[in-house]
This record gives sequence, C-alpha cells and structure tokens, in this order.
Amino acid sequence: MRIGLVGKPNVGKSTYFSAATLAKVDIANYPFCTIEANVGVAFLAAPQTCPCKDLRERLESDGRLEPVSQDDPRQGSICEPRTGTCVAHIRLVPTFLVDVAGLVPGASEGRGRGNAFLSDLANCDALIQVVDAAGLTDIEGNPIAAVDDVEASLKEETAFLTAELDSWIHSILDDGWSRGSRRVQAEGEKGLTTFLHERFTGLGANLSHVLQALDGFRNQWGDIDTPWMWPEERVHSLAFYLRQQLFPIHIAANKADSAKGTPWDAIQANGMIQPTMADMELALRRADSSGMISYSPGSDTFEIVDESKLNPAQINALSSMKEKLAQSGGTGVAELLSRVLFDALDHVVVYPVADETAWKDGEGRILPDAFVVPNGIEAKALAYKVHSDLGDGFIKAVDGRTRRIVGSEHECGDNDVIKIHAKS
Ligand SMILES: Nc1nc2c(ncn2[C@@H]2O[C@H](COP(=O)(O)OP(=O)(O)O)[C@@H](O)[C@H]2O)c(=O)[nH]1
Ligand SMILES: [Mg+2]
Repeated sequence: MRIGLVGKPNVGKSTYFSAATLAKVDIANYPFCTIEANVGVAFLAAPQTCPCKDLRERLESDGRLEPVSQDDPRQGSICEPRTGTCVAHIRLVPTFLVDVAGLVPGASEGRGRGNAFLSDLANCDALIQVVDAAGLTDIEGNPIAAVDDVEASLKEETAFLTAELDSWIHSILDDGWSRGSRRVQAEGEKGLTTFLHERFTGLGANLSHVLQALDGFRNQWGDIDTPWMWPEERVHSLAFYLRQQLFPIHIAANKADSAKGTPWDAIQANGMIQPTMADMELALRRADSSGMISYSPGSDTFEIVDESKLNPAQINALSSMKEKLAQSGGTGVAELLSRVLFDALDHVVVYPVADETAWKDGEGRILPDAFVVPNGIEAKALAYKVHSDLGDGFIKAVDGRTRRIVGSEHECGDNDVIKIHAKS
C-alpha cells in the first residue's frame, strides 16, 4: 500500500513524512532497496495483538516456555519479524508513504510539475491532504502572521486540491468525449458506463466507482441521454462525481498545536479528518531514537529516561510537549495513517507460516511475515502475494488457529495465521 501526502507548500508534508518514516527498525534492511527519494516506509501497529501472544500462552501452558521475565526487553514477544518489530505483542507492519510536493495552481494545465504531480497522486492507494490548521500560510504557502478566518482558509485550501483534480479528470473526459458520446448513441447509458470504466482504469477506477459516480450525477442532472449536447458545465460536474469516487481525500489538520479552537470542524471532505502535530511527532521520535525519552508513536504520553542528563531548557520543552500531548490524546500522525490503512482502505494483517502448529517458516523462525492485505482476501490470492510459485501450485490452505483445511476461495481475515500447501 502506498499513502500519498499532498498539500500546498509549508503545511508540514515533509515533517509528517520524516516523522512517520523515522523508526528504530533498520529501514535499510527493507527488501525494496531502491525506492525514490520521496518514498519511505512507515511502520504502523497492527490493529490486533500479534499472534505470538497466543503462541506464548500455548507454549507456557504446555510447560515448554517460561513466563515473561521482568527484564525482557521485548516484553513477552517471541516472534521474529523479518521487517518491522514486535514488542509487548504490538506488531509493527510496513506501509509506503510518499511526500508528493508540487500542488500549485494550474497543475492540471501542466504548471509546476503538472502531469508528473498528478500521476504521482494517481499511483497512491490513498491520499492525505496536509492542511495548515493554524492559518500561518497563505494559499500559495507563503508564511504570514495569521489569516483572518482560518475556517475559510481551510475550505479554500481543500477546495484548491479538489478543483485541480476535477479539472484534470475533466481534461481526460474531454479527450475522448466524442468517442464516448458515440457509444451512448449506439448503446444507450451502458455505453457511457463502459467508456468511463475503460477511460479511468488507469486511475484505479472499477465498475462500482463508475456506477456510484453516475448515480450522483443523475440525481443532479437527470437522465443520461444526449451527452454530445452537454454544456461544459455538465461534463465538469461528471468529473466532480468521478473524482469523489476515485480520490477520497483524508485530511491531516496539521499544526493543531498552534490552532485556535477546532477550525477543522468546518472542513467538508469525502475522507477522514484528523488534527495532527507533525513537528511534535518528529521531535518525540528523534528524542526517543537518541535515548532521551521513551515514546511509542500513537501514545498520548512518554517517559523521560534520565532527567539528570537533561538541561533545564530541555526539561521545559519536554514538559510543555507532554502537556499538549495529553490534552490532544496524541499527535495524530500515526493514528491517521492507521485509520486510513486499516479502516478506510479496509486492510488487515495476515501471517503466512510453513508450519501450522508451531507457526514457523521453513527456517524455524516464528511468525516472520506479516502481510498487509485487503480484508477477505482469498487464500489463493494470498499465496500469490507470498510467492508466485505458491500461487501457481496452490493445493489447499490450513487455518493455523482452528487447524481446519480450507480451499482456494477461503476468505482470510484480520490476524489469521495461514499455512499454504502447494505443489513444488
Ligand atoms: N506549529 C507547527 N508547525 C509545524 C508542524 N508541522 C510542521 N511545521 C512547520 O511548518 C514548516 C513547513 O514544514 P514542511 O514539512 O517543510 O512543509 P512542506 O512544505 O509541506 O513539506 C516548518 O517550519 C515546520 O517546522 C506542526 O505540527 N505545528
Ligand atoms: Mg516539503
């Protein structure tokens, strides 16, 4: 999965990106070694406790494992993740994050990075627009003392992105419009559905997106009969309905630490809205990496490791951060990414293993892989994600919890442990 951060300059995209992709785990070890400069890996806590907790309980009750000792740095976790980590049975799983700079007026007409910018957006599975909830920047991102009306400026800021996307989709529609219209003449409304579906598959459109967009459009404009006669305004409105389906946009109302009240309540979005404090998240993760504090992303507090090693200014800064963090229930940075990945995109974490009893791989590592996959993915499709040979030779799968044999169409759910049998 790939989540894109987008927004006007100076809202905090790069800060958000750095914070979310800064992890103690060794990112250089990540199997995708050559990724573009603006792409990073964010590790997020799996929604459920790692199955290594169940495994530990089973081993303990069989007398094959001692109970967790007080000084266990992994606080009971016994899995051996190939990527990410697991402490206290909180398993971290990877997702790609992209810092998509270049939202400028007229991108849809080729200004700035133009089409490169738009195709970056199209390559993401979900978009988070970072906006300035403190009102410290104008619409072009220039720093200012403060805008007069933050709610109005937030509305303008979000409308700016959707307007660019609408214009871009409109231009794609215009491109083949006479061909699309001819299909409606020949096949009726179904012709338009097929035309749109084909035209926008490259942007991730499926049939249900197209049908839902047409539903909304029909409610506003009535029957789809003579598209060749539609005024520009009506074609643009079709672009609007398509964009709503193709590009749900989640909002990070950033700089929440400096915001007055909750101006993000005024934002209307077709995605989630979450106040965030990206620079605090970055400061906390850096302080944690350097051993000054102990902080887990998503938490609403942290511990100072050794106060005697800090100077009064550091202690002051940390205690003011602690207060703000407690007030807001966390910085929102990791929380928003989790909500987007697990709730909006409806993804789950599945653990493929080679041994359905010991939950190990072929080399004896416990639960080494955690795959982030669409909820309800079929066993055979999961097999393909593990390895194409496993998919091609798929025979059956075994549910590691119930030990039940399941077929290729078995739907996998969150936290499943699955053994796949394949012809070799
Ligand atoms: N007050 C406040 N400032 C922030 C926050 N996040 C980022 N900034 C500041 O906003 C400015 C622009 O940040 P940057 O990440 O470079 O923005 P980008 O242009 O969108 O990538 C920098 O001075 C950051 O320190 C935040 O949560 N609160
Ligand atoms: Mg930047």
